[in-house]
Amino acid sequence: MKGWHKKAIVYQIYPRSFCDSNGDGIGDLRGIISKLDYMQSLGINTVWLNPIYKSPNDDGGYDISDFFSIQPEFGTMDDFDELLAGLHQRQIKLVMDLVLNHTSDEHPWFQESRKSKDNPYRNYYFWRPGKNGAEPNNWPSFFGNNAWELDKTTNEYYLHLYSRKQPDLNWEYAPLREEIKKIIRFWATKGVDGFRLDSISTISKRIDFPDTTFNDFGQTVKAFFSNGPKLKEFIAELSRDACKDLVTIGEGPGLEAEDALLYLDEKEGLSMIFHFDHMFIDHGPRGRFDPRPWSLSEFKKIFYEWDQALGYQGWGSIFLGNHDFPRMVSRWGDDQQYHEKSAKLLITLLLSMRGTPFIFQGDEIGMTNFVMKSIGDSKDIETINGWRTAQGRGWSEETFLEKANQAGRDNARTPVQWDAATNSGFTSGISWMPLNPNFDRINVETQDQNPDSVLNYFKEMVQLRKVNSLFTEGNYEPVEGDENLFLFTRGKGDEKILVALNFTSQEIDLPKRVGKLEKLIGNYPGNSDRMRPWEAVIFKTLP
Ligand code: ISL
Ligand code: CA
Repeated sequence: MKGWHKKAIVYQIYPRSFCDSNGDGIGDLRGIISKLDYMQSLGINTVWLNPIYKSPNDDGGYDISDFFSIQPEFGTMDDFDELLAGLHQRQIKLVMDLVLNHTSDEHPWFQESRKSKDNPYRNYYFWRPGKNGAEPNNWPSFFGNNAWELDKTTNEYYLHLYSRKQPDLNWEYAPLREEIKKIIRFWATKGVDGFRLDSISTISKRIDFPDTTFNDFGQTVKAFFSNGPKLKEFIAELSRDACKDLVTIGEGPGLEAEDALLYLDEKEGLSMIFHFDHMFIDHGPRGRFDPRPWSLSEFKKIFYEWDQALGYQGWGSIFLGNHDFPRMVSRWGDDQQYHEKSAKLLITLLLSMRGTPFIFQGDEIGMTNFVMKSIGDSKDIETINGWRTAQGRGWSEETFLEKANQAGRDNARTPVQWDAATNSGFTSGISWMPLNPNFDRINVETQDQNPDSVLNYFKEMVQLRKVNSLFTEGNYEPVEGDENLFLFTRGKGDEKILVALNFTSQEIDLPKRVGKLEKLIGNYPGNSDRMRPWEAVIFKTLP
């Protein structure tokens, strides 16, 4: 059944770092099963699981070598079936992560495809001859270097927008599209409720492969990779033929608000999309390791513009972090002096905005960025390749490390901090990734016992959102005020709430015009005329 997604509150699980059941240091499905009651206690009603399919793990499982089996490190198909049943018993829906823009180079399709120019699988991927002894065009890949790789066997290049172990699939070729539908039907038959479709914005290529004219990577993605000529057609076909009763969440790097509407449709399109305008707000021309300053005014404007664009035709996905970005409290809050306050403030924003909220594992306890001591600590291909590129530009390790510690994906991927015991209760063995040393202070068990903790505030906000339909159905209006306050109302009929968030460690006055208010929830005790440092309050507005 479709339609449930508007009431969803989604908890995102990155399996490798969630909970390890067998002591090999790697999170797994039985680990997730052991935390089903925890998920239920949070009040969430949907889980999005990052990829769990068989994969050589070049890019955290986003390089799939078999869409029909489970990564052995994560468990078996029986474990999966048990997990799905356990979620459904608790009225929690499951959204799988599906990567359809590319496969692993170890996928049998690619193994065949590379064998000869007339192999029946040749057209499953993009193969082109070189141009004047070099790559077919100048496209850069997301992970550094050129997006074409020469394959010796046939002396042609294949396209890979991501790593060279992630060759791009050729959606122009109808037999490939039929294979993709089989994958979706296989999981749908098992009873999964929906899919998050990875990098769906890039599946339709400009097959004349024109050179990019931009130095800015983000602009290249927008103008050359995403929003391709047949994107609408491909999405419509997939939705019609395979996703009828499924909720689909398209991941849309490079999509502009106006484009998004083209792809959102109850029958012939996606249910929701993830856009990245706020997540790329501090990315310079060369991406995340090339930061630029950002302001709260810009940030607020992005939320407003997307809400306006999607209006009531589409539906948005609200998130402030995921497995690809730094921890939300370290990025948008203050993970030092105001750790608890600012973590609660961000939770308030997530759960009161119009659209479906997605919370990444660990953010419900305010997990923070992880400080790597050397690039050798990184487990992420984006950081490792980024360092290679940076070296080519003459950067020192110290300079690059500072950027990676601020912006890299490793930050989100340290194990979940369950308790203060050895390895934070994540594993009884040696963790695949170092733990954030602050697990002695920031962990689920400690916060569970403290009524004022971030965790308990998260649960309260979830309940508030669930009992009051204003949070899902109400309209969204920005309210003018101090530039460092994020102020907006949600309204439905005669009912209205005002959400007030102070994004600084200074006290700031609320604007005079807001009228009579009654506090519903907040991260400080009592009332104050001024917004205190990182204060978050939701008021009911009174006539
Ligand atoms: O983080 C980004 C750029 O630095 C994004 O553009 C990101 O690459 C994009 O959103 C696609 O991400 C997804 O597909 C990637 C995978 O590495 C990410 O983990 C996944 O979320 C390739 O499959
Ligand atoms: Ca394990």
